[in-house]
Amino acid sequence: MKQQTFGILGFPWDGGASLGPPGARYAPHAIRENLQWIQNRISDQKIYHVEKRELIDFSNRPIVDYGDIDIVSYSYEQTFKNAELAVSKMLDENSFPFILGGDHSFSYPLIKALHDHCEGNIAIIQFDAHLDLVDENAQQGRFSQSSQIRRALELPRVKAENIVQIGVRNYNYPWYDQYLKEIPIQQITAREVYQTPLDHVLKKILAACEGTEKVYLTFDIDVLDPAFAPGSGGHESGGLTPMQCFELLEGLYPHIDAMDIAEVNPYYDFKGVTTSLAARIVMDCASALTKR
Ligand SMILES: [Mn+2]
Repeated sequence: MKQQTFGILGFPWDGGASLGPPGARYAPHAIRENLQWIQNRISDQKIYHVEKRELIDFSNRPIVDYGDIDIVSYSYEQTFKNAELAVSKMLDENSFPFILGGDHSFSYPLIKALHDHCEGNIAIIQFDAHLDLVDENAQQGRFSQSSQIRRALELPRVKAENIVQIGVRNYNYPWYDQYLKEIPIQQITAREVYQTPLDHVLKKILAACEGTEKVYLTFDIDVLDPAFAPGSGGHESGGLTPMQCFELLEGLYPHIDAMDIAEVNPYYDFKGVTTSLAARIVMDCASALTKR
């Protein structure tokens, strides 16, 4: 069934940023502020999309702000429970959940909410420089910004072959060599995105989603090169360009059921460069969904 509204939900949380710098809790506010600059151009529920040369009409699918998740600073369990309930409510109300993070740990309860809201398998499309498949360790525990995809894999209807990671790069722990041979997670590295026509990349992403009932998209802002997105928690050079991301996302918006933006960190940003990029992505998704 068609989702009737485009719902924005803030998740001002950086309790899982155990190895990265804090500050992502300020992102929902900063992204909304930037979004306002774009939305000021909406008149009579319409806005002109310059690049598509067309009028976008939000009257069929208005943008609704659901406010922020209630944060319980001392308890990720309680906070994640609140997040699950908030997303579940949006799905009940037939609203498309677009969640503004937050450090990346926050995706787990959001994915779980979508998972528990349907009966079939769900796919996860992850734009990220990082793999976030750490099981647990002494410093970070089990629910940090490095583990949310590993936790999602433990959900009964999330299969490794329906997880696709785009833009992963640089170096990581030695155990990944063996782990990634054993587990059929799909990866399209940053280098492969540069070397492959984008429509082929898109086909590969969509192939990983085949046979699933719902698709969750998580967009870690650090998938972009730090030159384009300085306001993030974990910089890895050799990242994607904004246009590569916009193009790929545009091909995915018709297929997804919920989305988040993670790891935007206003403390590390420069003159709102990163938050304005995040706001643009929110707006692109809202615009694309008016067409479904
Ligand atoms: Mn990351």
